[in-house]
Amino acid sequence: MDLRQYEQAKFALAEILRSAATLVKVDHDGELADQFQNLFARLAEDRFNLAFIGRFSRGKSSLMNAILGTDRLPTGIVPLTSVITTVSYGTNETVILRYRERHLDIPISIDDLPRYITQEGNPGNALGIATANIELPAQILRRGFYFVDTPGLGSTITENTQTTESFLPEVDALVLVTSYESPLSEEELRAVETVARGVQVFVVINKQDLVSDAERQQAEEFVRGQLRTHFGDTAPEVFSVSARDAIAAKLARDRSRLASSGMPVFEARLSSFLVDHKQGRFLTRMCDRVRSLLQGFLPMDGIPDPPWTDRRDGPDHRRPI
Ligand SMILES: Nc1nc2c(ncn2[C@@H]2O[C@H](COP(=O)(O)OP(=O)(O)OP(=O)(O)O)[C@@H](O)[C@H]2O)c(=O)[nH]1
Ligand SMILES: [Mg+2]
Repeated sequence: MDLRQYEQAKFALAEILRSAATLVKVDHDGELADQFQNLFARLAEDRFNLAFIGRFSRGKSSLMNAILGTDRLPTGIVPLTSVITTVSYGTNETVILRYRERHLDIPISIDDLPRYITQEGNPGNALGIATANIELPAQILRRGFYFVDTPGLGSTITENTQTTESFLPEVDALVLVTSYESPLSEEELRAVETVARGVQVFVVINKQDLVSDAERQQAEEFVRGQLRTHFGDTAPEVFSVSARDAIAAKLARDRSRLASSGMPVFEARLSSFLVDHKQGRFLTRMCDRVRSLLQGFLPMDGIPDPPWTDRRDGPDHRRPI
């Protein structure tokens, strides 16, 4: 399914809802009107969390920058990110801070981001920010994806590890970022184990520029072996990249450096996963929700699934939410 077909399928679902709403005169029934409104909102929102998780200083923020072709996410040599930071599509660069204890969201300039989301500006997230939500005009985000940068696991700053661990249930797909300095730590394996059921995981070994080809091969074999031991046939795919080289190559428009950074291979796989599977899962869930709402007052027996529903993930994904 390409993007146009996906948009058409969503449009078709919205049309079904609209016609049904007219048929049953939802305006006269507040509760029903709310149910329809809720479904319209979910169709429009289309949200999918792709989280970047790993030990501190692996290069999670750098990798997100590399994919998004930006240098807006702060990076640094010491444990840095201290707040869950989402990046979604917007035509202009904006940042909104959502606080845990306040109802009002606060817009800030993207240049001020380090004061709120880094260990130096906001140690252990003492400011109590729930999420920093950045909008960027990056094409890969256009389909309702939220790329989520997380504080590093395993540093002496335990608040940062806790922040990330408490976000794990929100993850729809995971990029585990490890690096060649000490590939695959215990807490990284634990994070994959925690989210593994039903969640697609990609493992990225970053900083390949630091090692020789032979060392690189050795480290990749080690990581693949460890993953096979823990996850057997369902072991995640492994990619080798240099986020640093990829950012430099993208900013300088240097195609051959970009190719040797390993990023194009990873990005191509990520994009095809996001397009193929995210859409199928999203549409299947939406179909089930619409169907169960309409079943209440329309004869629905014998209506087959639309051709674009994705049942491959088993019964869990059929349950209306
Ligand atoms: N050599 C090399 N260094 C890199 C690469 N990617 C990131 N780095 C460096 O690694 C350090 C950590 O990068 P970050 O992107 O801040 O790492 P992080 O995983 O987001 O760190 P936390 O937010 O603390 O968890 C920085 O000094 C980066 O410049 C890479 O591909 N190669
Ligand atoms: Mg970071």
